[in-house]
Amino acid sequence: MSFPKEFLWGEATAANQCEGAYDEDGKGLSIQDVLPHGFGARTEKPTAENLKLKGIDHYHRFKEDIALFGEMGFKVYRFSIAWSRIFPTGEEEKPNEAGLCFYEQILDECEKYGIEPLVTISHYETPLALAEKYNGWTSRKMIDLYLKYCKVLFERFKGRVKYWITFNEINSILRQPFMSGAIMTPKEELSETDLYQAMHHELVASALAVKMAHEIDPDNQVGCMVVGITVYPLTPNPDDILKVMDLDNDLYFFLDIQARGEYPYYAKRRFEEKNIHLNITEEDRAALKNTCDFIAFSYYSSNCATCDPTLGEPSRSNMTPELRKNPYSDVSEWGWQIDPKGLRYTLNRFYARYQKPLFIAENGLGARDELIPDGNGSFTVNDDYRIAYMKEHLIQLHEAILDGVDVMGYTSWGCIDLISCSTAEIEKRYGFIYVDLNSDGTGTMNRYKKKSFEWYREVIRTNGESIL
Ligand code: BGP
Repeated sequence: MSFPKEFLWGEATAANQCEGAYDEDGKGLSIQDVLPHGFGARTEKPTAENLKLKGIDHYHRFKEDIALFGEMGFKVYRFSIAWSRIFPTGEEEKPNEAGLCFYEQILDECEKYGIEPLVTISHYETPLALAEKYNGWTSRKMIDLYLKYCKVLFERFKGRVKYWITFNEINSILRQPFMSGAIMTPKEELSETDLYQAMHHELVASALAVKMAHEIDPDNQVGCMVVGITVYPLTPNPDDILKVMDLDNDLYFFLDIQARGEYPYYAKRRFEEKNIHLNITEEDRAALKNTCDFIAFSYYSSNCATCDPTLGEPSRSNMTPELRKNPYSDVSEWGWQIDPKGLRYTLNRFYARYQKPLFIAENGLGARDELIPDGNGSFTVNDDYRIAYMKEHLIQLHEAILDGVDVMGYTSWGCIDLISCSTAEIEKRYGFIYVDLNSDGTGTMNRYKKKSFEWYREVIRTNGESIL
């Protein structure tokens, strides 16, 4: 097994799931501060008591954490910048210097270990004030505010950050309008027109950010990112095939616009049938021509779909009700179906359609871990299940490369345990590094290397040869 020489091996985190320090050094509140239980239920007011606000104290322990990433030999570290550390309410005239300094220190540490940063500009952490004042991305005003924030990042980190992702999983706005689009209107009351208008604003903002990044530094490479939703028809019934075509188009919709620079041919009928009327200006259309340099996506699982409600077992996936379990797939403890070959399939179908470099920005297994003595006076976790999951996915990633797909890199999700996005738990652990934190907030926050730590270190050191 050999991977391209420059292959970017690494790992991904998000500020709101690991930093903690939600109000330190001038940080404003973000929408995550009213999602103490994950994306399921929003609270009226932020409560400082919940775990989400604590993260894993990366804000104070980033040196120790990045040293461990360095020890594992990461080539790349994907992290997000908390918008509300830079612009606490999103509308200040000047950025918060302390916030910028924090990320400068992160970059210092990355440089120390020769790790290339990959920065997600917005990872489900829009300043809360913008949600409250503008109803988030339903307002066109958000485009300017986002670009103001981008300008600060591109200028301040010029020459230090080359790889950027404009929005984490931009297509999740259709399912999670608050977490992804900072839209306060409850989903049941939100009109399709407002939802798609918000999507449109994000897409225009993303395209203009690509343009700006290139103008400020031609070396910048800016990716779009989607949830790599992969769905198979449950049966060969043509209705199921068409159902999957529809679900695929929900995803392609975002990639077609960001990678090809215009609304796809099927948009017109969709909008007409749903009675959606968007305000898309000529300027917007011109802006969308600024396509992304690479396509990043998260991939954890796949699902089946059928039009026949009597068939199959419902999948526990949180996506759409038509989804069914695949009888050929295992499931994680959280009901996510495990399908390594689906990764090869997804890489191939994206590449066939866009011929842009691809980046696997998230992949991994969320599982309960048991901390046990390691025999040398410390602790460890025998996470063979995690190693097995990753090994199978990396084999399929390698197959896709053999197929001819141009894959730039792979950042597994949450190399250090962090707070889950969907359920705000710490028990759903993805890391190679265990964090001693319990769901009731107790724990020392000490870091311990799991068995997978050494395994992944070897994978990187041998550029994939040790996988088999
Ligand atoms: C993605 C998010 C991440 C991450 C991951 C795993 O959708 O971009 O932030 O958390 O899913 O999900 P969870 O944490 O819910 O297991």
